[in-house]
Amino acid sequence: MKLEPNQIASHNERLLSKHQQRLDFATQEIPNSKDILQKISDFQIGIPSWALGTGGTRFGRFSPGGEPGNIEEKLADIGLLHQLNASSAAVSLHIPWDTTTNVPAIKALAAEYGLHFDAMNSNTFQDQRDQLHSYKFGSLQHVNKEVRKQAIAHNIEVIRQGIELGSNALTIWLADGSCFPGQLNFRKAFENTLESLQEIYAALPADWKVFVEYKAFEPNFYSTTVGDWGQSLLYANKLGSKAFTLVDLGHHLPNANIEQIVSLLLMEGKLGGFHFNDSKYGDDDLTAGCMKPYQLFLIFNELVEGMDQRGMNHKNDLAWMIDASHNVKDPLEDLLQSVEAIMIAYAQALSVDRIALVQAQQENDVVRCQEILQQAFRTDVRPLVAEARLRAGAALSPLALYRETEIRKELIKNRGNKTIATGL
Ligand code: LRH
Ligand code: MN
Ligand code: MN
Repeated sequence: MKLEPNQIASHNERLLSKHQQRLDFATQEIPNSKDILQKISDFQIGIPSWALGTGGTRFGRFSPGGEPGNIEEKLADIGLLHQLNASSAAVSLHIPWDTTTNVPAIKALAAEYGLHFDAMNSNTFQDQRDQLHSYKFGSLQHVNKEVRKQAIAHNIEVIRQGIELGSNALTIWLADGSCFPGQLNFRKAFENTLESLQEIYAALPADWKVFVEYKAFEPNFYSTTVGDWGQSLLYANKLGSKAFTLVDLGHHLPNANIEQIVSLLLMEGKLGGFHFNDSKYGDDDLTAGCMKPYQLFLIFNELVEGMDQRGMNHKNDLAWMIDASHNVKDPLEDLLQSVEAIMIAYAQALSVDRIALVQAQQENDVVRCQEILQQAFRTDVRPLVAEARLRAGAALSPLALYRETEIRKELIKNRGNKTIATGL
């Protein structure tokens, strides 16, 4: 399903005069609004193929209907998101949830929607059909070399598929760890994992990166072999210059200072990318910015400061991806909300008066430091984000247009009511 250009145009026309008023006000309020507009226009956020269906929980799953049943339909859904917001130009695939048999056709289809392939994700946390060895007790860490070999081979196969698709990064998230004290020798598990990662690393093309994603707990509840940013950084450092840490916002213990982690990883040149989401408890995978928008802003504040310090390109030097999926919303609406929240936090961070902040920090003027940050956080940048969309030919209000055009109804009509999308 595709929107007709006139559907977007007439939607925008209706909202235009109100938008113009808001925009005029915002540009008066924000001194560097022109620069912000350019940067948010360039910024693109990868959509995970597994978030297009309802994730469910282990207690149940409720289909919204019309979910994509194959990669072609997933690309169509992401193409639609990109038409609506002009900020979702990348797709992150999960293998083998996504099967890519006819690669040239898939590549061509993605290009038709203006999409490219972001980091590829491997999966050694579930047993696959026809697989010889089980991952019940881990994959890259496994005590049995044969199991490790099988998991390594899977990752190399994912790289191969990624090369064909034009991706240039592999994200490895491992469920490896232990559920009970004594089950695992921590050091051996680390060493086995490192050795396995080294074999995968050796198969990376010269222009590829590997992201080592950490997570504190789940599915293992005693230890996780890549459990935090320290462990991930250890692996990344030992592997080499193509290896980086990937931060998934939901993967920390409660109250972790993620913005500080981001700042230090950037300092070390070892931050590779993000999985954006939000959470109240653990790896809840809720809509970005729905619980702790100030934290999201503070993270972007460090990102902007750190990337500028290192002369990094905001658009390309880190991999920006969403990783959210849940039970009660229309997944496409949820993704529109996540992208919007990310763009807002980014725009707010770009509006921070950095010179004033540096000076206030230098003078230990704590109150002023806080005022400067909160001034940026409390300024309404939404008109700038909307203007960036308008200029790109997308919708002033993507969510409103999605609802006006009754897209979900149409998807249900085409794909059916009781659908299952591959993924969690
Ligand atoms: C693990 C995780 C990881 C997986 C995805 C499905 O919790 O964040 O990124 O690949 O979820
Ligand atoms: Mn993740
Ligand atoms: Mn997760």
